Amino acid sequence: PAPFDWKDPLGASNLYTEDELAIAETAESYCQERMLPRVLEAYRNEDYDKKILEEMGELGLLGATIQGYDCAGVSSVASGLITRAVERVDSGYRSGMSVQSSLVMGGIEEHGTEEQKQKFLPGMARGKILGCFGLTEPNHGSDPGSMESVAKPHPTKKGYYSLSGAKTWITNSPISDVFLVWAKLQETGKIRGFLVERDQCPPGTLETPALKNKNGLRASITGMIMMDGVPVAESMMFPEVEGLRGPFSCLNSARYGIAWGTIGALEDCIARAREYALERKQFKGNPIAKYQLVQKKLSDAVTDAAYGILAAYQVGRLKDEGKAAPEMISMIKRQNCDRALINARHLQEIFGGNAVSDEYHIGRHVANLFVTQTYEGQSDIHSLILGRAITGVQAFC
Ligand code: TGC
Ligand code: FAD
Repeated sequence: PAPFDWKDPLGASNLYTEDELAIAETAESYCQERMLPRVLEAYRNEDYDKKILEEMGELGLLGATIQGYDCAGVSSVASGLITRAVERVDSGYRSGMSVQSSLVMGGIEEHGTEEQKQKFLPGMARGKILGCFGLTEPNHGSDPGSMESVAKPHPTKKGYYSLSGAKTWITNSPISDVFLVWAKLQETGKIRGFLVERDQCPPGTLETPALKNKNGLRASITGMIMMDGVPVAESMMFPEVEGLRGPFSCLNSARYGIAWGTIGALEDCIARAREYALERKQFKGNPIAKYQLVQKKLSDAVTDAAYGILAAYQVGRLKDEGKAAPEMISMIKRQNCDRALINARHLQEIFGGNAVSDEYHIGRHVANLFVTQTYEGQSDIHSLILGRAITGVQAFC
């Protein structure tokens, strides 16, 4: 019989193309050699090194599925493998990348004018222009359709809108050059996407304070977008897409990435817990890996990681064939986030008191995975999206 590999229990690597394997190897080497050594200090000090996005840009990892505009044009599976490698180090680093690549570059690619694409995508692919995605508001998180941000005709500048409102919990906002902001057009009441450039905002119209003292995702930077009459040229509005379809189509790609990424974080927890269990001895010099309850925790985690990767792989292939329903993405986002979090919490127990020390990394993953379960649609919200698709009955209102 073929040997069993606990790192790839169901042989997923047999499904990837040569190109995908090479891309995964490039991403893995960069993440392990260049990112991992920085993560502890970054997490302790809540300090996001934005040079990371530039380094990723040099390797062609940003907006990687986009064709043209200096992007790599790789498959959705390859982009999933990149995301998994990054989140194996830290969900916060994956978060910074997801926002840049899937939410902002992906949004511009799908809905932007040719002028908007030429203006932003090449610089964003190199990590020279940083972006963020403003959907959530202080009073409207799971229900963004009720947002209060509004775009009115500008009172003095012809051909401009004036944007007002507040967005909160926005990854990358304090360091962003361009803001993809979703707001309701006053004339129609419909949600539209606007590209706001920091350097075009007159003083006092745009503030982006950081939200500090987070107890998860500390290696990423999060903030608000406070807009008070920000002038935006009509040419910086997405020309056609209106309603929630705009932001949700961007979220489809980002949620797909999270499904791969969270399994990367879980795989790191598995490798660290296995190594610890083999080294740590209790009761007559036995490694704790010998005890059945410890083995069960590892078996559960390895099984969920293997299933999670195969499901994400399948949706990735369907995505490239144009056959991925948004509900499939809700299913893998919910399942992989939930299973990664639950298993990471169980694996954390293997470390005993040492789990409390950040040098063992497991506590950081557990705190991060709570956030991944919450953003881009909290898991219960994805249950309701699936429930609606299964029953045909709407649960939200
Ligand atoms: P609903 O009636 O479901 O839909 C309204 C319109 O949107 C369309 N639509 C989609 N289109 C494309 N892809 C999808 N996944 C879509 N889902 C819905 C739908 O067809 C409809 O179009 P139209 O043309 O008929 O108007 O709207 P609802 O208000 O009932 O939605 C409810 C619900 C719960 C599904 C939705 O609001 C939801 O998903 N809430 C979760 C909010 C969320 O995910 N926020 C994410 C913020 S961004 C973020 O967290 C980034 S973190 C990044 C990081 O750091 O990694
Ligand atoms: P709420 O919507 O208030 O939900 C609270 C709880 O109530 C949840 O458990 C939810 O599931 C439950 N609930 C709500 N409605 C229902 C219902 N109908 N039925 C059952 N249960 C329900 N947003 C952005 O736009 N851009 C970003 O870049 C971004 N980055 C983020 C980074 C971080 C670190 C965090 C923490 C959040 C980020 N978010 C971002 C916001 C994120 O998307 C929201 O926090 C998330 O959508 C949940 O919204 P909320 O926090 O307002 O919770």
